[in-house]
Amino acid sequence: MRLSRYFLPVLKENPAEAQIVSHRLMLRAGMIKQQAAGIYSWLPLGFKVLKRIEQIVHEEQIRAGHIPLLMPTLQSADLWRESGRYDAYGPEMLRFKDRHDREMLYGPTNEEMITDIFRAHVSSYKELPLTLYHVQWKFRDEVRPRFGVMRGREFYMKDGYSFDLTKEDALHAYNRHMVSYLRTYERMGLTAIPMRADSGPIGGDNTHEFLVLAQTGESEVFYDAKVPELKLGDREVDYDDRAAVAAICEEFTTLYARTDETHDEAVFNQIPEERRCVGRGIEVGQIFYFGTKYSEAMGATVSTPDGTRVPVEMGSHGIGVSRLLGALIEANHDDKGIIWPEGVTPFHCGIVNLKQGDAATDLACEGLYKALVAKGLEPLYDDREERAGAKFATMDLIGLPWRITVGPRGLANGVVELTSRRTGESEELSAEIAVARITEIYAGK
Ligand code: 5CA
Repeated sequence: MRLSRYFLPVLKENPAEAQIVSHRLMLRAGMIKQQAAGIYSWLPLGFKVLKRIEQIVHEEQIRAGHIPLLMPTLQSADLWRESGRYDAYGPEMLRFKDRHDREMLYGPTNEEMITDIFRAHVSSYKELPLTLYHVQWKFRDEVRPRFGVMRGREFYMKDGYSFDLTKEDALHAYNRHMVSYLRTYERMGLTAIPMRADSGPIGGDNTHEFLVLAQTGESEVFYDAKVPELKLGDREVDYDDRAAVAAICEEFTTLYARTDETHDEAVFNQIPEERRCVGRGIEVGQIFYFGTKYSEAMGATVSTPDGTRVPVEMGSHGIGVSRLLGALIEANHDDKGIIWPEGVTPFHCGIVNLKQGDAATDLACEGLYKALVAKGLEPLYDDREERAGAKFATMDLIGLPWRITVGPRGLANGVVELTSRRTGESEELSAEIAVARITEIYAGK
């Protein structure tokens, strides 16, 4: 993409309404525009990152054997009356009537709808296990939408629903989700800690939240200092191997890590004092096992091998896709702007032309641009007639992990400059080697 032809409405001033850094930087970098309280347009740069996050979520869900579909945002009230949640949900649910006076709602979550799909099409244990998921907009009429996309009213969520014959199978589905989530967050360059939590309106008593440590997080968290050091790394995971999946979950959930909802001071105090950490976290996902709460109420049963019928065992599993943008920025920024991890960056690198209009410099930039595109990469070429300082400031603000700077002086010596946004370190090298370096960095990402 050439910046002169892109739509990147960056703001020079700090927007007064933004209280936390991720909200401020998303507005300043031209990623989002507020349309009403807690409701945003996703401008091209924000939309690009949102789609990259969504893509990683899909890849890891499909790897775990889960199947994507798409359910609507609007739902009928009748479905929610069947589970008893139409009255129980409260004012967070946006309710309205259509022209025929039928009661409708904008879905805050989809347990009822997926159970309806299941009961219409599945009747035998032979069709299990089954996990269906989608990535779709949700609406919750939060009392206090705030912090930009972090606590929105309209937000983008991955929600997955597992169906199994037995509790044991359902707990394997729960574990499979936990491991797939750990992989998902790690690929984005985030450390998200599974913490035992409270289930709220979804129900059930087996639930973990995934929290990214950040000063600005809404939840207070208590954890053993060793927990954030745990990593999946390059481990191959066989999602059908129950024991292996359970062992990973055990590894990540044995040490103390809880939110204020489930915190137990006495247990916490058994950790050696120097390892006791109290901090704040952003909840970027939650998994629930709730058994037959919905299947029983809505008549979703399956036949068993001995010919009887039982309500299907269920769980639901969510990732806050739009909230992740905020969490990623809270965890990756400095005073100049965003620093995208390579796994989610909107463009792979920036190209800054220090002397736009100079024939040799323009030609070198075009050559670099084409060479990167030929490698399957997406560079953002700042080809505007602007001062170098302004170009650097824009690149720093929008946070591309790598920048190639091209100027007449370097070109005279046959070099361009490759700069890391994270460390600020620069290196002079030939354009060919710069392209090879960037290609290598993104290989497999
Ligand atoms: N049905 C279940 C799981 S599929 C469910 O709705 N879970 S949830 O309520 O925990 O939401 C899943 C994730 O969505 C949360 O972990 C959080 O990351 C994100 N989320 C929830 N509310 C908001 C909100 N108001 N704004 C942005 N993200 C949100």
